[in-house]
Amino acid sequence: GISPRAHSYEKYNSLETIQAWMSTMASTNAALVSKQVIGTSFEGRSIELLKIGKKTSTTKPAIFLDCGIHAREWVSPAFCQWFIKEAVSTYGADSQMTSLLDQMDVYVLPVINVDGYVHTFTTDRLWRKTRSRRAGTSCIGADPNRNFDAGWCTLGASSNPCSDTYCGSSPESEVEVKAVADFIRKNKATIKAYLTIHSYSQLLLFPYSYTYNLCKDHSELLSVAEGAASALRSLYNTRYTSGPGAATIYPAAGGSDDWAYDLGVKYSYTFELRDTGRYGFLLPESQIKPTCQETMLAVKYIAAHVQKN
Ligand code: ING
Ligand code: ZN
Repeated sequence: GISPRAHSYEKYNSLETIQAWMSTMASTNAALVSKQVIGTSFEGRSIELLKIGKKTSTTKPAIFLDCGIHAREWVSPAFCQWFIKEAVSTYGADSQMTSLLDQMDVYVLPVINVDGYVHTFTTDRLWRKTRSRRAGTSCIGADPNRNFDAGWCTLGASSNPCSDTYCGSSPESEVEVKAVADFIRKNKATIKAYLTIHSYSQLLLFPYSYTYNLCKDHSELLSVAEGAASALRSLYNTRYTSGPGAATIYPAAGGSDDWAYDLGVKYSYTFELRDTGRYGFLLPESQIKPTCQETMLAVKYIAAHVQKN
């Protein structure tokens, strides 16, 4: 067939380009990177992650980082690709990255909602949900960030399949959500942090979003978030607000960070990257690099805290 457009860290790459690049990254950095297929989407695409870390004989603690849960938030997959590049290219040179990857593994899943992401390239740039079909309606898809088993469909979610925040027919009804949840459950003993990347609004959120109650680790999660936000701001003066989801953005049940936290993953954060609405989901490609550079500082800040705790 026709070969996909060349991969670039400063462009919005198609799924085909991202997946070909992931295979290349794994095969050309075999001492540090391995690729794993964790599931298959509704339309039959593979859901792939890279495990990054120095290979050891013992199991290491890990951080799980995902991107592209919502199809239209294109800067999110761009960040996961940037993170992988930085990990591979600064290991052995940057002392923090070297120590992180010596002591821990990082699972990076660049695109969870693969069908939705493809749909935003081919048909509808502002599509958010999965592309699943169900009996009794012609409306397509469910909101994957309302489909996790955390206060499912009680608040800030819709039971109407035509809504953009449709919670699905049951928790984990979306196969993409089930694949991620199964992977995290299977590796629950080693996963110490769960980081999920969205756009836009410049927020660093943590549990809970399904209730206004504060989580038991509220003060620690808030202070780590504030440290991460000030690290991020140090580069280009981009201002982030930190806080629990319900009070900071809006109450919403079924989110991945709340689910991971209640499973026992203490350091559970949702990033909402640039901007605050000027371009919104249509963030220009010229902002990919600065957005990823500043976000790296926040992610590395959180990773350093996780590593020492
Ligand atoms: N925002 C998130 C959303 O899914 C969120 C906010 C975070 C909700 C955590 C629930 C839990 O609506 C975007 N932009 O998708
Ligand atoms: Zn989102």
